[in-house]
Formats: sequence, C-alpha cells, structure tokens
Amino acid sequence: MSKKMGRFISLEGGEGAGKSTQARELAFALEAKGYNVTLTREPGGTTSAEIIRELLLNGAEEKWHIRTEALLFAASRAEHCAKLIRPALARGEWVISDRFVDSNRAYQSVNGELTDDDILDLHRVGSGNLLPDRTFVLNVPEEVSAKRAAARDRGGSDRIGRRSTTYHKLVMENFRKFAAEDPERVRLIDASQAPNIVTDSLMENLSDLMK
Ligand code: T5A
Repeated sequence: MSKKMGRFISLEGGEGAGKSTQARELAFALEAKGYNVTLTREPGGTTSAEIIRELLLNGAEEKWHIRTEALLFAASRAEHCAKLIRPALARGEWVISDRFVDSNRAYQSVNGELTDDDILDLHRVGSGNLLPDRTFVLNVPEEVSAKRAAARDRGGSDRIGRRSTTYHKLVMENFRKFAAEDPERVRLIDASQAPNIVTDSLMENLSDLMK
C-alpha cells in the first residue's frame, strides 16, 4: 500500500534528547500505517553531505570560524535537499530528518556573530527555503539529556557536543523560541517519558497531516 502525498518531518532538540531513537520509531509507526518513509539525518544524508559532516564534527573547537561552520552546515543541507529530500517528497514519500535547518538557526546563532536572518538567508540560497511540514523539538530536562548523551557517547562527544553547558542552554532557548513563534510547524514535545509514549505523542501531532 502506498499513500501518495509526501510529507517532510524534522526532529530537533539538544544533545541526547532522543532524536535518533524517535526518528527510527516514527518511521516504523508511519510504515505500519502504509506510508513509504525515507529516514535521514543532518548534517549528512547523502555521500557528499556525509563528507561535510565529518569535516564539521571531528577535530578541535577552533577548527572552523563560526561563519565557515554555518556555511558548511548550509552546504551539507543544500546537497541533502537537492539529492535526497526533494526527490523523495516528489515520489510521495514521508521524509523524516534527524535535525534540519532549525539546528543551524539554534546552534550557529548562539555567539551573536550571525543573526537568525543570516542563517535563513543561507538556507534560501542553498536549499530554496525548503521547510518541514512539521518539526518536533524534543524537550527534556538538562540532567536527563546529559545522562542520555553520556550513555550514548561513552565519554566522547563530537566537536559541537563538547561546547559549554551555557552554550547548550542557549541552543535549547532558541528551539523553544522557534516553537513559540511558529506553533503550527514547530511543536515542543515532552520527551522525558518512555520512548513509546513519546512516539505516540509525535503520531498524535501528525494526525492533521495524514488526512
Ligand atoms: N549541529 C547540527 C549544528 O550545530 N548545526 C546544524 O545545522 C546541525 C544540523 C551533530 C551535532 O551537530 C550540531 C548539533 C550536534 O552537536 P547529531 O549527530 O544529531 O548532531 O548529534 P546529537 O544531538 O548528539 O544527536 P544524537 O543522534 O547522538 O542524540 P539523540 O538522537 O538526541 O539521542 P538518541 O536517540 O541517540 O538517544 C541517546 C540515548 O538515550 C536513550 C537512547 O537509547 C540512547 O542511549 N534514549 C532514551 N532513554 C530513555 N527514555 C527515552 N525516551 C529515550 N530516548 C532515547
């Protein structure tokens, strides 16, 4: 069974909030309802974009200037949109992306060098302003996400994950602000519960898109 209308969903939030877990569970739940699903991630998702991911996430903090970092994330997304996301949507598939442009907005604006409008401009040039039909920000108390991230990383997080607690707090504030500004697209989800309960909540928040 294949249902035709393609939809684009992104999962966002801080480190270790459970995005990858929920991306997988959501894909299973949608497939069980008969939808064709493409599961992907950002940065990455295509061969070339995964090369940019390696450049971004490995190495020392000072490796990239913040403007270069923002451009590399936008470049990875341009590849991802052109070669994977847009074609899958055109085939009528549901695309679930583990992070998308809202991560770029939330993380690369923190130090004040770039504004939200700057980052949205990069997205317009690189990816033609493609936005998800729905974005879920997984919201968990800081101590819970720290515990989950530590369990996942076993002590070694990536170049951006290693930034300070203050940095990550500001990132989460940005995500919450996006949800408050655009509640139709961006939904704040309590992700502190068991995985199956969180997935049920995501599915409930997609019911209007399944019609
Ligand atoms: N970045 C990214 C930017 O700065 N700008 C950008 O534009 C983009 C796109 C890489 C980094 O890049 C930055 C953000 C990041 O620093 P990433 O690979 O998505 O991004 O890295 P993480 O945010 O660290 O994401 P992870 O995929 O590693 O963590 P998740 O997906 O949030 O968490 P997950 O699902 O792996 O779960 C972590 C642990 O918790 C458990 C899991 O089993 C796992 O052990 N868990 C739960 N336990 C109890 N209850 C639940 N409900 C649970 N859900 C998961």
